[in-house]
Amino acid sequence: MGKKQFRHLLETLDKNHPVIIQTHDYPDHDAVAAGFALSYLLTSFGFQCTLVYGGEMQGDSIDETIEMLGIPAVPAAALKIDDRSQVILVDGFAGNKNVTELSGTLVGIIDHHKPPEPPSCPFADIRPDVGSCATIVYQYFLETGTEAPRDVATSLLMGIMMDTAYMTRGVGPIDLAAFSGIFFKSDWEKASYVLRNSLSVRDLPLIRHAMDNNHILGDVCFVELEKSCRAELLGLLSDYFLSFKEIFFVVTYEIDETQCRISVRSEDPRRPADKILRRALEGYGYGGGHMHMSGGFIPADAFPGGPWLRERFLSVLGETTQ
Ligand SMILES: [Mn+2]
Repeated sequence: MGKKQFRHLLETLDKNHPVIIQTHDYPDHDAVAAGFALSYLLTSFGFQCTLVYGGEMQGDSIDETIEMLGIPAVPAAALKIDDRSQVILVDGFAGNKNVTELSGTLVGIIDHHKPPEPPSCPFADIRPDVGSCATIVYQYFLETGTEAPRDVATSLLMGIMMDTAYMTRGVGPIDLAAFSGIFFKSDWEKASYVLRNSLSVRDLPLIRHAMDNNHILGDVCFVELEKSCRAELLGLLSDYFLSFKEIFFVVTYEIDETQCRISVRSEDPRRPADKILRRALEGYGYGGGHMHMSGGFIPADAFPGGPWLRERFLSVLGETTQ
């Protein structure tokens, strides 16, 4: 990847029109951090930027972060977007089911997921070997010699810590460099505190339900939730079950009136979470992510039920490890 990525982005953009920085829908810490930092950087270069997300914020710790750092993120539904706006997508791919289509023109994609197809917009900085999108945006600060203010640095640190599970998965050399470059410029104590305290006692009934409704088959664990569950908790439960030493692959799913939402974790490189999920949902739903973590959904009217889902995963996992 070239070292002048941000300069290319600046050359692509027109200062006469607004810039919309869009995260994937139901954004996580990394998407918010990448969007917030990019918005700061482009604003300092004289662009008029708005940070926008589709769907809703899906977790107590994201809400807390946005408030703590004063991140000006706006739901896309609440915004009238100028047709001449230049849209830059962070931490997601255009056309994916988790990216709301906005008016304006898509000019750029900054992402660390493996793209389903080559991007067709004028600017693309897609690096699947990087652990977080926050790291990629931090590179732009280095490229331009821009100092990240404390709030931006704190947000970037949270994005990196979250997507790499505190430097324990998917870490590339530039993630580590970004981590050490940002750490003492950020409020790392606050950042760590918020991330370490993502659970609420209000979650206890769901957690209890998860303890009683899991199926462990060999080193694969399925967790079925019938009550509505915030996306962040779904992921935290997957992480929790993955922390059992006998378990290498976890599928946590929640069924409500509109859809079955699925979170997958893998500790086995031969069974990548994103590929297995995509194959299991083929013809039924949509999913994406990384080798270690992925997420997706099946619309309620196409969902054949929990036992079907488990069978489906087991059959794809069986083919994969043969
Ligand atoms: Mn990410």
